[in-house]
Amino acid sequence: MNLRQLPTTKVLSEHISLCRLDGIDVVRILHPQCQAAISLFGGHLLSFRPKGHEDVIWMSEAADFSGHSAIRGGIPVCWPWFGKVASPSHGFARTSLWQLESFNDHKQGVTVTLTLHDSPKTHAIWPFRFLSRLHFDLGERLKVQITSTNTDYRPWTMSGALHTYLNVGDITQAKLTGLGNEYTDSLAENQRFPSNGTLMIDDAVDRLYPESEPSIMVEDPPHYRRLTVKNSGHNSAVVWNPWQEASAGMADMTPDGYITMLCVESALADQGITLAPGQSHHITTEISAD
Ligand code: TA6
Repeated sequence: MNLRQLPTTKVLSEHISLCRLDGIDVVRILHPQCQAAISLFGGHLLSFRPKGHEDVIWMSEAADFSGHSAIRGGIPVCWPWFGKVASPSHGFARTSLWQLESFNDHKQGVTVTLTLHDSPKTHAIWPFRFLSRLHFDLGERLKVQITSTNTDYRPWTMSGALHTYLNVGDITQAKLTGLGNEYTDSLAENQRFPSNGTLMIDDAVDRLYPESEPSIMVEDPPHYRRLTVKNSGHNSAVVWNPWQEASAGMADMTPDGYITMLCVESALADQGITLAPGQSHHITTEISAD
């Protein structure tokens, strides 16, 4: 994604501007430490390139930026649920319009905060009052945190995920470590299997690792780098790649798009968490390349 080519609609500070990409407004960061793009549609991080590296985040070459459907790639915000437990799949946050609340441009990088709160539109899907705040800390590394607060008078239950698509040079060469000693296989009726904590991928994979270590490492030999993913506030690391056949069936993926993508997600899956009125919960992911 060539961020410099996108037409500027508003300059916000020396390194932050608003620009337009098809049907969506994007917060663009062109900073000496990193380049990044965050779509207000979905509160969706589209790109993050720390100085001296290829993009850490994968984006489909066939992604839909019309602002009408979820964007394939980046970091979709799945909330207030994860998966297909209700409709729409992965919740409504990733197809909602978020508001730019604040930004800060400093020597080491930038921070950007977006908010989403309940509205008649969200009540039609999920009948609760809430405030969600997405905080992006972008510099040498990337940190994304979603803080969800129950502003209702009754408890509600949420699940969700920061559904990160990592950009790898070749999925068959990527090696994951730190995944923990068991996983649930979504492609095998959610059966549990033991794991030695490492994974190399040569077929479709869709797994939840509930015991992952604080840092998950992804060796990415073609890019001569190692990505480190640190998640918190989650209960599983989800690892997903649809592989050839399934991705060929997706309108927003090119036939070989699966070769360079690897989802390593910070997910609060299954039962999720119940928040009392006034209570908040954070889900975080932090990604660095070296
Ligand atoms: O996180 C993995 C997963 O839940 C998979 O099961 C897969 O369907 C994927 O997310 C993508 O979902 P989407 O709704 O974006 O097509």
